[in-house]
Amino acid sequence: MFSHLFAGATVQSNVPESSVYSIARGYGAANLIDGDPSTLAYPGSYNLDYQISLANLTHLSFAKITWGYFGTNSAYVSSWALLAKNGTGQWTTLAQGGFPNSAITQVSLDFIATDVRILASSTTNWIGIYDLSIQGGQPMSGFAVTSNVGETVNCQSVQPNTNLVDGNDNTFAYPCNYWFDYTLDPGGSAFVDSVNVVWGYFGSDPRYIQTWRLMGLALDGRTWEVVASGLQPGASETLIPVQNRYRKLRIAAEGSNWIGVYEVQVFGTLLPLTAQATVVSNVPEDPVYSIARGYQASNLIDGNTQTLAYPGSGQIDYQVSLGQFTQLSSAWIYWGVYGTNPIYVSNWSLLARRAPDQPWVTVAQGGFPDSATTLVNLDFAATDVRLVANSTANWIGVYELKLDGVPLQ
Ligand SMILES: [Ca+2]
Ligand SMILES: [Ca+2]
Ligand SMILES: [Ca+2]
Repeated sequence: MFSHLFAGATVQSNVPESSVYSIARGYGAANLIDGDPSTLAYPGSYNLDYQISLANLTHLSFAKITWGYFGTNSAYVSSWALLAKNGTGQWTTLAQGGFPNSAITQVSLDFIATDVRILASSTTNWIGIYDLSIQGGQPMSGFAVTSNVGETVNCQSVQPNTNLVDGNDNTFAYPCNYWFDYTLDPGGSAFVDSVNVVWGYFGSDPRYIQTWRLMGLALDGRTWEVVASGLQPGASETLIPVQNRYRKLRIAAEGSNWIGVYEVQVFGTLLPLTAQATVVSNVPEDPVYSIARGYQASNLIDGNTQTLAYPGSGQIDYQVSLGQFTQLSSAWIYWGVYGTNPIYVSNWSLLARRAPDQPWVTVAQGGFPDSATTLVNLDFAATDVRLVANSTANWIGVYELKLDGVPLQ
């Protein structure tokens, strides 16, 4: 959920790295953000100052600093600070401390940043850091926006809904009314890290917004929950921590004049379709050759192409319940060796049904895949999908089934 925040990020050491004691020993700055707590970033100095440029604007919600023995022995780190900045803004100190007295320091954060920096110093010895990891969210895009309030007829100053998510803090959505209520649909279920609402003067000037609410539609598609609410914002922007899964979001407000809103910036990530799915094997799974070896059905949709679903049989029949009515657009089957060697899969089919009480429909099928992966395009709305395959000669398995589509609700 939180990984990849450092994907595409670059790190530099603002303290010159010693060619002998840092670089030659493989203690370069890159080790700080490689996600590996056994690789050390160590400039060869009493001070360290590593600066990370994130690939995307990121809402920082949590940091974990792995000091190792540099944090547990008071002969090493005597003070440290974690800083961040947004674009050309000033560095802001998010957290700081003296001797960590711990191999790991964890801190909660709430800051939107393009760059992160960690500084530490020792009065007596050279120091390093094994790893820095950050959790948070990056901006989501592709929202469909609908207005849930009527617009005043013949209003010349109406501003379009799309201005709410155009990435421009200077354009606003404005229904020509005393209230607004916009639904943002990301196209699927999402983990929402945080939401930054740019009210502009509608929020900073007390003559405009009087009450507001951010709501989230639960994954069941039925219940709207109030994520946050308030009276006059008293500011041109409000950053709202969310840290929850929602199908849609909604921002609403009432004013004592006509009101609008400039931008709603959502930090988070779309969940894979199978995040809510469950799978069962209709072929009994062999206790010795399937279950005991960790080849259970759940491996089919765990998002990992290294984990195998293998019932211990010459046929497979895995049934996936999507958990929501979904317009399927493609399926990607990762057979691995079972698709490349003709002694394994000799024929397969993908079935789907529109509801648990509806008949199964074959949406794709084939013989020996002759490939480690099979990609099929689909145009079918389904609640359940089934992957069936047979071998005439050997037991078979499948590493992963990835489904793409859009929930219909
Ligand atoms: Ca590391
Ligand atoms: Ca805008
Ligand atoms: Ca898998």
